[in-house]
Amino acid sequence: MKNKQPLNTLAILGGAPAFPGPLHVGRPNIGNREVLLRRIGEMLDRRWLSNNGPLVQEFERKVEHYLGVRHCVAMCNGTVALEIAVRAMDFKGEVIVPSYTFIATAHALQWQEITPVFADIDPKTHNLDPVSVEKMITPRTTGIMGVHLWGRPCDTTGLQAVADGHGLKLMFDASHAFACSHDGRMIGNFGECEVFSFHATKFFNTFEGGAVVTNNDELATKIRLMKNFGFSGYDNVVYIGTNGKMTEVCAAMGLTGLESLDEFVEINRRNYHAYRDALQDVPGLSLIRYDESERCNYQYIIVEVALDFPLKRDELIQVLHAENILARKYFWPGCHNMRPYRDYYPHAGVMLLNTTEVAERVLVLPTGTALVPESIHVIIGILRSAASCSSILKGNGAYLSLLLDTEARG
Ligand code: T4K
Repeated sequence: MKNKQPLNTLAILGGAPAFPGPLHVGRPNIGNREVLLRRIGEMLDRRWLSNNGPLVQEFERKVEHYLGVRHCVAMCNGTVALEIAVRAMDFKGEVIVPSYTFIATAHALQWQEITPVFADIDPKTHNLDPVSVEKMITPRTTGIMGVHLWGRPCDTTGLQAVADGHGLKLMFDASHAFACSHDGRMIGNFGECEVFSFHATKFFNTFEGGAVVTNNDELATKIRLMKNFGFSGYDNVVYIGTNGKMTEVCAAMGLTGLESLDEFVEINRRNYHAYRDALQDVPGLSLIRYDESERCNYQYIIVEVALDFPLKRDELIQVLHAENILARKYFWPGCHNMRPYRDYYPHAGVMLLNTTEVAERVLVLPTGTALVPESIHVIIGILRSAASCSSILKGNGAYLSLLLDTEARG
């Protein structure tokens, strides 16, 4: 890693990259290896690898306790957890979701031939706007699925009011929001149920994994049956089900990660504060803030690139990638603009002005335990350099051909 002085040493202008290897967004956080390996060793000795084993049961009880929720049903990943929750909720016809989310939110519905109806977001929070949700309700609507994007809670009260006013069911995709709170209550306690992802790229991971959590006993029973083929005891299938089970090795990772959860959050918090302080005087770049009066996991560093910043968001990404900083533009271009949904619902974008605008502005930067604080200063230095030498960049042949090449590759 090197400091970027003077400006013309930017890698995109021919200088050496700031980082010798890729700096990823979403590097996994890993807890105590010895403890993890001991758990895996004991698991192998027991010869119990899946199907509601002791580690999965212990993991579920610990998550319930941590969140203060009655039921946690651990699953093989967040997408299957969403699919099962959607089915158990008896959603049909149309369900209202944001378009500004990871594609799995929409897929979990469309996979079951339920139409995801995309509502717009509030540009300040990046979360579903209840006013837009209300406008999208039709006689076919059966539910609303909010997403706590970046771990920042939805307007749960506003969405619940819309749901209650129209006799709809409400659930949340809380994939980003493990360990976050809202109005003093842990996320996991809102709507009929909430779904977490424990994918490797989440600040808390079980390699692959997810969970549905709920305070509704009946719903929990149904979800438990559905994730295990609908089996109720040996030889007795009482539901149409699938295989959504979490394995023991994943639960071992989860239990070990839970023991380091506070440390993961603390490191993310430290990184977030470092980015926040350093970005304060960079005009045109604003960091999306967390409400620190609540519990936050600080797992995403989200920067909005304003229209008056000297480079466009995509140009800035090229500058960063050349330095081996693999910034991402989650969740561009919005689900409604992805091929299957564009084909199915070509007019969906008409109502999604804020979604379109926000998706063009957002840049996600690296954080997590794999990032040392010094790297943050180098990253900020590059952002500053890029802003102050934008005219050199724009007139540079190598830079232009790189941009054209990227565009040609789509
Ligand atoms: N709902 C929402 C709102 C979600 O965000 C997600 C998942 C879901 C539902 C579904 O949950 P899961 O079924 O995934 O449990 C990643 C993740 O694969 C995905 O879990 C996540 N959201 C999404 C936001 O991000 P990509 O396309 O960014 O993955 P990829 O392979 O580019 O990896 C991201 C970065 O992490 C890269 O810079 C490489 C790095 N990485 C990745 C892995 C897997 C590592 O350093 N180590 C690793 O092991 O989707």
